[in-house]
Amino acid sequence: MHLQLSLTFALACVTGVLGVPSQHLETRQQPFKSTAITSHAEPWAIAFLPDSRVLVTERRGNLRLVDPTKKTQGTITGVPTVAYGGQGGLHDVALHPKYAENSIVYLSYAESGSGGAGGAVARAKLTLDANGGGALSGLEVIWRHTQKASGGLQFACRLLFGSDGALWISSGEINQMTPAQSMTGNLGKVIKLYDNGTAFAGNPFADQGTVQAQIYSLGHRNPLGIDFDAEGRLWEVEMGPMGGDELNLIKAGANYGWPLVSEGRHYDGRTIPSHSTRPDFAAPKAFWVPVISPAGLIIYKGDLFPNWKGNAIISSLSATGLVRATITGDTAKEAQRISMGKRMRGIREDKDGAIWVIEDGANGRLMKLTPN
Ligand SMILES: *[C@@H]1O[C@H](CO)[C@@H](O)[C@H](O)[C@H]1NC(C)=O
Ligand SMILES: [Ca+2]
Repeated sequence: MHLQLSLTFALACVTGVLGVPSQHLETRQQPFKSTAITSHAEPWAIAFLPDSRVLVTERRGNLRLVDPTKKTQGTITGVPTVAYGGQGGLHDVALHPKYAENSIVYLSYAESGSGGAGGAVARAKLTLDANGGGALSGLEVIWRHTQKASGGLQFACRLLFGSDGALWISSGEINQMTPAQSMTGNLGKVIKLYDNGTAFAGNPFADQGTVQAQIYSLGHRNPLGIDFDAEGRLWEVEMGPMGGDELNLIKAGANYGWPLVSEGRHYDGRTIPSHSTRPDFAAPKAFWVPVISPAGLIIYKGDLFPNWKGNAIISSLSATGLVRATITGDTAKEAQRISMGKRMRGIREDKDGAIWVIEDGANGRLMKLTPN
C-alpha cells in the first residue's frame, strides 16, 4: 500500500514538475511486447519466407536464415561480394512475388568498381537445405547505379514489389548531391522496373532514354524506406542532411528537390532554401528538424495494432526507436515516438499483423512486436 502510494506520488511529481507533454506519456511504457529472436552483426533488412522463417541481411555480406520458433540461424551461401565500408555492404532482401513457385530472391548491396562503390540489385534462386541454411544460385545483376563514388555513403536501395509485380528501388545519391537532379543518371531516384530489371513500360519518362525510362521520381537524398498504403500509394522516408529528414508521398514524375531545396542545412553550416521557395518541387508531408534518421518504413495494414492502421511506422536510428505518423488524405503528422533504447535499422510487417524490427550495430537483435 505504501509502496503503491509513493510510486503514484513519484509519477505525479515527474509528470507534473517536468511537464512531460501528454503525447509522450504513453511512450514511457512500450505499447507492445517485444520478443528477441536472434542477434546479428550489423543487420540491415528482413524478409519473411512463406514457411514463417525470416531472412536477415548483415552488412558485411552475410545472409542469415532465422527459425523464429527455435531462435536459431543458419547461413545462405552464394551472396555476391559486397563493398563493406562506410554505410555500404549488403543491404535489402526481398522475395519475388511468385517466390512460392520460382524461389527467386532479390538483394541490394554496395559493389566496388571504377571510382569507388555504387549500389546494385541482383536476383538469384534460393535453395534451402535440411540443416537450417541454404544457397543462392544463378545470380544475375539486374540493376546498378550509373556511377560509383568514394566515401561509401547513402546507397539506400530498399526493394519493394508492388501488386502489379513491379520492383521498386529507392536509390540513394551516394553523397554526390547534384546527380539526384540529373535525368541521365539513376542516383537519388525512385526506380520502377519489371522483375527482370527492364524499365517499367508505364514510367513517366519512358520515352526519354534508357536511364530516364527507369525513373519514377527524382530529387531524393538517402531514401531508406518505402511502402505502399492501403490505397496503393507509395510513401518514402529519406534522411536529410543536417536536419530535414522527410516523409514523402511519391507521385509519378515528381521532383522532391534535393539538393536544391531542403528543410535542413549542409553539414558545413551552409543554408539550403526550403521547399516553400520552389513550389514546382514536391514538399515533404512531414519533416524532422532535428533529425530522426529514418532507416525503414512500413504503412501498417494489419489488425494486431488496430489504432495504428494506415499509420506510417518509421524505424529510426537517432530517435532510438520507432516514430509513428498518422496519414489523413494527402497529409501526415507525427503522432508518437516509442523509445526502444537502441538505433532501429529495419522494420517489416508480417502477414499476421505482427511488426518485426532489427536493431542497428554490432549485436543487433531481430525482434517481434505484438500487442501487450
Ligand atoms: C522483362 O520483362 C518484361 C515484362 O514481362 C518483358 O516485356 C521484357 O521483354 C523482359 N526483358 C527481358 C530482357 O527479358
Ligand atoms: Ca525533398
